[in-house]
Amino acid sequence: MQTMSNYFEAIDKIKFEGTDSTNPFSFKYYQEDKIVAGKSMEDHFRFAIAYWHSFFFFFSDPFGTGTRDFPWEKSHDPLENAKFRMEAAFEFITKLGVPFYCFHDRDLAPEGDSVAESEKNLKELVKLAGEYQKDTGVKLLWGTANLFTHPRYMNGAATNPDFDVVCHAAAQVKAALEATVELGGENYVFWGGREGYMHLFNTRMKREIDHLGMFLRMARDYGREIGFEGTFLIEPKPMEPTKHQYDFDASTVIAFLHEQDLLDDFKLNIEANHVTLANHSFAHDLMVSAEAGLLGSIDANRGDNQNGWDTDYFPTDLYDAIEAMIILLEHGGISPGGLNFDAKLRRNSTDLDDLFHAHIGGMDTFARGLLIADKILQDPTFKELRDGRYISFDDGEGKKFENGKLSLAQLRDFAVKNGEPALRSGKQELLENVINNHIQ
Ligand code: XUL
Ligand code: CO
Repeated sequence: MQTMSNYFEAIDKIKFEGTDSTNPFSFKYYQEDKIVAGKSMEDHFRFAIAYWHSFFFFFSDPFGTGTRDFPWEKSHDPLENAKFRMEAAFEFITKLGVPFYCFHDRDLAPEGDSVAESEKNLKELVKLAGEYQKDTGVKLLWGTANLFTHPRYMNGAATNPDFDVVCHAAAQVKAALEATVELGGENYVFWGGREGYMHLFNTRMKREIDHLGMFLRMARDYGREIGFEGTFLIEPKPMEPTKHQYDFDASTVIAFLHEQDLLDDFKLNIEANHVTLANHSFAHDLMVSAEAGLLGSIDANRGDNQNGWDTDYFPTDLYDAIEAMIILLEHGGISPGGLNFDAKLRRNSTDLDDLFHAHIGGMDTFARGLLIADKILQDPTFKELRDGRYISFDDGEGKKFENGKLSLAQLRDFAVKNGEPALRSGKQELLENVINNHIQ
């Protein structure tokens, strides 16, 4: 049994108090056991805390050093600090009452002077994490390897033009997979990190992408060999830190999975702010992956309409949450994935309790989004407006077309026979009103 720390001593376990409550340390909408559309809120979202942003990022930016003085960073020994950090993380997760967390290998344990020492450090912290998980009931949504911070990865990891670097990346992924399996992780994530290029003319793009495919098949095989039964996830992002990331967006990644024969084991982890960087809406990539049967998990955050970079704000846009929940409700939910708060406080949000406000806000936004999405889906107008547009394919010649029973020449003859089609309104404004009328 691990001792539980008291870094957040002024704060008790966060409870649901409803919209009449004025207590800022309470949920106004998130009620873990409330049943909506046949499932508890806890099961709809499977919320997770991102270890890196909340416990291991000191809030430096390109113009200034960190503003954080985390009370758990109290030793000069990085391995000791990693233990204090874990204590703080589990205290926070338990008080917030979310069921899951996610980590990079290097968030849990510091890199050593050799591959073997790094592996040893990670093993030590994984053992400790296992004990905390047992004590608290908190579970691992996914693990991953940080293949972008160390200078050796400046030209990429699996796509690095230097084979020696690819081998180091493999060593890290091997150890991170073992850690994920040991901790019962339900998924394993590959975010591209620096897998991309800075200049096309010093890059053999196809060769690098094929190396990535080879690397992922090896990782998949090793994971299955050591008993990983969960889903492998690729997290698309179009740019940053490289000028062009190979896992650009959901459509690009789906084509890559087809080409590299990875479809049986891999799905997508869609991050809101990555999708907006690709000039789509959050809902767009959720829809693309859900309709392909490949929506695996979500990194919940948001960008800023004014800024073209990955701001990783906490997700507080209600409309975005409603759209996301409509898609999840219509496509069977997110399990065994979840909603991971890959979001960070602002550099000037320096109080420890800001971490609670941020997560409470994100959870309440999605809970509210779920309640509204459920009402919208029960409103017959919503589906009529959408599905009614396709009625000409429901039977007759349209159905035959869908089933591949007609030729191009036959379509031409129908055009002649049926004459000019009547214009049919898309009813967008009415649809938008229907959605807005359910927001209360
Ligand atoms: C970076 C990002 C990562 C991944 C995990 O933009 O989203 O935190 O989620 O490596
Ligand atoms: Co992410």
